[in-house]
Amino acid sequence: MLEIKDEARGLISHGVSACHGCGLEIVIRKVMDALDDDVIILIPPGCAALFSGYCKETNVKVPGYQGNLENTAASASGIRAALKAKGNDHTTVLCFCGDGATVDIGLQSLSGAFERNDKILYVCYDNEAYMNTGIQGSSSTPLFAATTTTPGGKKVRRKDLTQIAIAHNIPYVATASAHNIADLQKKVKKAREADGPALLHIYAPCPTGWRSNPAKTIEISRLAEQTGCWINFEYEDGKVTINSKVKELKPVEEYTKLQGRFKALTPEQKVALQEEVTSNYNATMKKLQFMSE
Ligand SMILES: Cc1ncc(C[n+]2csc(CCOP(=O)(O)OP(=O)(O)O)c2C)c(N)n1
Ligand code: SF4
Repeated sequence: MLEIKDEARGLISHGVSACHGCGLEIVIRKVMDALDDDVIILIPPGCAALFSGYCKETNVKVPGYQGNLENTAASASGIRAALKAKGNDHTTVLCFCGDGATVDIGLQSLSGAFERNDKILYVCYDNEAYMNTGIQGSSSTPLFAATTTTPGGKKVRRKDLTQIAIAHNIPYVATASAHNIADLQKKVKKAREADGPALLHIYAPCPTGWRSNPAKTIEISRLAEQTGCWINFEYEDGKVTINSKVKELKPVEEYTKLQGRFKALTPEQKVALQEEVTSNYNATMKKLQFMSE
């Protein structure tokens, strides 16, 4: 009898073509591990689509669909409607999309699905740029990060995806990170049960695009939280729980010094970035605390 090794289990097979230390590979494996095989997955063009393959060569062991960057949420709504017409209300319709596919190109389609209250589980893995096509900046790229379209460092702030989602009054919105798998998987399970759309915004370091050491992916993910560059929280039916418990923020430089995309920062930019992160952290925490009362 063929022995199935533990590492060969799970809904994503081994041997994918992601780069070494890819945060998104960790995230997709762990998201899928938190589900069962009663899932239809939609992956738009991007790194996840490329390494997940297609037809007989796919490594995703559930039915999948790849549409366009613009319309993943709309396609998911269509699949949900078709399932409903067949009397199926149990299958999870999972969108697994990059930040470019979410905060830029697919945003109108996502907003429509939120407005209709369609029951879809939408995961945005955030590697903070359009990685698959050559590291172009997205509206999730952070201030001063260098990409191929922002070679001198991005001049403007990133969009706040979770606040955009919350403004649609959907039942479940949460952030999670590649370094905290227990928290991530707990949120995937809750999101799946939401009575309507659920958004999970997951921080996923990209050693290739961030010019970081692949061995430091988890350390960078943890530092993002410890420096206040990323905040983990959960919004359930109007109530917020803050999961990031940082007693005292570490200096942002501990995070940026591990990444080539921040290498050219001037001393003035380092000060400005620290101020921006601190003030954004304080303002976001205040907002979240207000929503948790
Ligand atoms: C409308 C449209 N514009 C551009 C492209 C080319 N394209 C394919 S994948 C991709 C990058 C997607 O970036 P993101 O969603 O952030 O995912 P990542 O590559 O970072 O995983 C782009 C721009 C496309 N497929 N459709
Ligand atoms: S470019 Fe980045 S996100 Fe894409 S596979 Fe490589 S490490 Fe992962």
